Amino acid sequence: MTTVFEKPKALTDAELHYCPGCTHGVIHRLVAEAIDDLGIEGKTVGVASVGCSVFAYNYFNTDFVQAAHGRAPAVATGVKRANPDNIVFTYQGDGDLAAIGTAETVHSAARGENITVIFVNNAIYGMTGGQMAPTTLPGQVTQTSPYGRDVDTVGYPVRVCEMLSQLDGPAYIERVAVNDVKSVRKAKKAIKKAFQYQVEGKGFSLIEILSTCPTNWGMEPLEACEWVEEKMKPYYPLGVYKDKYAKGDE
Ligand SMILES: Cc1ncc(C[n+]2csc(CCOP(=O)(O)OP(=O)(O)O)c2C)c(N)n1
Ligand code: SF4
Repeated sequence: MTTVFEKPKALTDAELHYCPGCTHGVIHRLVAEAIDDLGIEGKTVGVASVGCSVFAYNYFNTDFVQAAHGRAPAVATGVKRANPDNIVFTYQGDGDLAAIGTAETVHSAARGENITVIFVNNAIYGMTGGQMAPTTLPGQVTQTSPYGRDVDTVGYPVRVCEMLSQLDGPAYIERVAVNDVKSVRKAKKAIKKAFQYQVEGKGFSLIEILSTCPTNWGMEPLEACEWVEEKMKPYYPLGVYKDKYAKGDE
């Protein structure tokens, strides 16, 4: 019998703790596939953040460091500078990366650190029960915006790719999604390219992935995927925001 589909080698056999329909699991797989494809499992170091993906270190067959909330890019900077031959990536939610960790995100990008940031934007604080995040959409109902996000009172969402692409430091910034097969395929290409850039010493890469949180959005998994399509993608357009090494019309 021919095997046509396997678990990536860069994933352990640990059972994921994510809620049914949560796309954190899909993103884990895409990161692991990129590590497998590039043959870098033995020298990759992940930096886990604080959020629903706090146990990422259980799921990847690579070395891992656990960072304090928001500090993953600073920890990754240290790991990479001390061990430049390692391939270092962070895995962070929007609360971790765009709220408490804003400074670390902006300055690691500005310094052009040769690291890869995997940024999971699900427009809410998942782990802590669904509070408003910096990326919560205008009008979106959360535990702390029960009447919908009121931009006059709490301000507007932060578009991370647009913001960071204004800096000179980053090499590659792209926003992708994982709510349907076509999007997953594109996300896979982007994640692999970000790791490839680090292997080639090209500098800082950040891939933002629009992700679902059916539990805290109060939706069925399929409904959550449709919500990404209908609500998130118009506010957070997909695409390459910066590529210092783009060839042709990319
Ligand atoms: C210093 C500190 N402040 C606040 C918290 C509480 N906290 C834990 S995770 C989190 C945000 C999680 O949301 P996000 O980063 O978007 O990840 P998700 O869970 O949605 O994947 C917060 C505020 C904490 N653990 N430590
Ligand atoms: S709370 Fe949300 S982000 Fe966290 S595992 Fe459940 S669905 Fe995923």
